Amino acid sequence: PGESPFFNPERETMSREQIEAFQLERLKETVRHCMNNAFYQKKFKEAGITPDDIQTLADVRKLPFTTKQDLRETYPFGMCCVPMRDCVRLHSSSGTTGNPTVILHTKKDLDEWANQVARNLWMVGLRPDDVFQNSSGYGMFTGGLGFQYGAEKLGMLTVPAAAGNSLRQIKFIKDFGTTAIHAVPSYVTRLYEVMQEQGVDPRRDTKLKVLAIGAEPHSEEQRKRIEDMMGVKAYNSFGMSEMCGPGVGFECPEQNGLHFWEDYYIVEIVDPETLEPVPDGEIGELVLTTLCREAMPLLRYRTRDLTRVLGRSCPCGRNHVRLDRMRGRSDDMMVLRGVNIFPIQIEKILMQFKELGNNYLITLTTDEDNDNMTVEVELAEMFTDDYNRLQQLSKDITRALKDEILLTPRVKLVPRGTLPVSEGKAVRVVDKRKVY
Ligand code: ADP
Ligand code: K
Repeated sequence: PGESPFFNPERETMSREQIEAFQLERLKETVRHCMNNAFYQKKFKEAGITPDDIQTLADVRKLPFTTKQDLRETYPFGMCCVPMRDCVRLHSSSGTTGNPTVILHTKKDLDEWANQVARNLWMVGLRPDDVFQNSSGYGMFTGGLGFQYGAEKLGMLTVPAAAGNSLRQIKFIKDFGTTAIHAVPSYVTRLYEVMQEQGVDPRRDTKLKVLAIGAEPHSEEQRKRIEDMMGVKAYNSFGMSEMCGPGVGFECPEQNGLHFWEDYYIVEIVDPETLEPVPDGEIGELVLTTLCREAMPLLRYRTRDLTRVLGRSCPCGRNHVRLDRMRGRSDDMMVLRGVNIFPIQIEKILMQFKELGNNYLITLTTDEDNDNMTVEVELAEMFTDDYNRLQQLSKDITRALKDEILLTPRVKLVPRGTLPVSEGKAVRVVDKRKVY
C-alpha cells in the first residue's frame, strides 16, 4: 500500500452505496454457500425461505438468527460448510458450561483474517519498521495467533511474547525496541505496575508508541489512564472467536468509536427482547453476519454484546459504521434490587479518582434477604495511612457510585497488589448471592 493511510484503499474508502452493493453481492453468495450444510438447510426450511428470497440488503432480516446455543448443539463440526479436508485451523472458546464452541477456518479464511488485522494495525500508523509484541494469550485464544498473523502480514517484526511473565515482557520491550503491544487492558495496567517497581519509565526507557487493547470491556477513563501511564496512544480492538477473533472492529486515529468492517460483516443492532432493529444511537444487541467466510459462515449471529451506532462517516475517510465501545454482554448485566448495572459503569467512576489504582472487584452478596454490592478497589501507589483521608475518600467514592448506579455499595480500599490478577480477561464480578 505504499505510504497511503489505508492498507486496502479500495475497500476502506468505499462510499456507503459501494459498501451496500458489495454487501448484497456477498450476502447472496454467503446464503447460497450455507445451503451446503444440513443445519442451515433445516433452519431455512423452518423459516420458509430460500436463497432467492434475498434480493435487497434489508432482506437480511428474513434470515433466521444464529446463537452460541446453535454452535454448542452442533459441536464440533456441525455448522461447517466446506469438506473437512479444506479446514486448516480450529479455534475454540472457553465455554465454562456445556460444550465449548468451535470455529473452523480454511486457508482463505486465515488469509482474510490476517488482512483484517493488518488493516487495523496499519490504520493506527504501524508500518514494517515497527516491532510488535503480542502480550496476549496464545493457544485457543484468538488474540494470540490472530494478531501474530496480522502483524506479520503487515510486515512488522512480531514477537509472540504471550501473556504473563512481566519481567520478561519488559526485558523484551527494552531489548527489541518494541514500539507496539497488544494486550488486554487489565494486563497493561499490571505491566505498568511492574515497570514502576523495576524503575522503568516507559517514556524514557522504551520506544512504545501504540497499544492495541481489547478482548474485554473497558471504559474511556481506563483508556486515558493507560495512555497517560505508558505515554502511548491506546486503540480499542474488538474481536470474538465466532467472527474469527481480533480484527472485527478497531478504532482509527480519531478514536471516535470502533470501525466495524462492513466488507466483512453485516452489522445490525437489535432490541434483545423484540429482535427488531433499533434506531441509530440507541443501545441494542450487536448482530453480525459474516460475508466472506468459507468454513463457517454465520448468519445473523447474536453476539450478546450491547452497543450503539455512532455514525457512518469519519474524518479519517472511512465510511464503515462506527460503534460505541461495548458496554458489556447482556450476560454481564447485574440486576440488584431491580436496578440494571454494568461493571463498566463502576469502572468509569473509580478511574476518575487519581488516588485509586487500576484493579477492582465487585462482589454481590445477600444479607438479610437484601442484595448488596461491595466494591473493593486498590489504592494507587501513594498509599496513605491517614485514616481520616481514607475515610473521606471512601465516602466520596461511595457518593459518586451512588449517583451513577442509584444504589449505595460498600466501598473497601485495599493496598495495591491485594486483589487477584488474571492472565487473560479480568474477572470483575463475583456473584455470591443466594439463589431462590
Ligand atoms: P470468550 O467467548 O471465551 O470470552 P472471545 O475471545 O470470543 O472468547 O470473546 C469475545 C467477547 O469478548 C466479545 O463478545 C465481547 O464480549 C468481548 N470483547 C472483545 N473485544 C472487546 C472490546 N474491545 N471491548 C469490550 N468487549 C470486548
Ligand atoms: K519488518
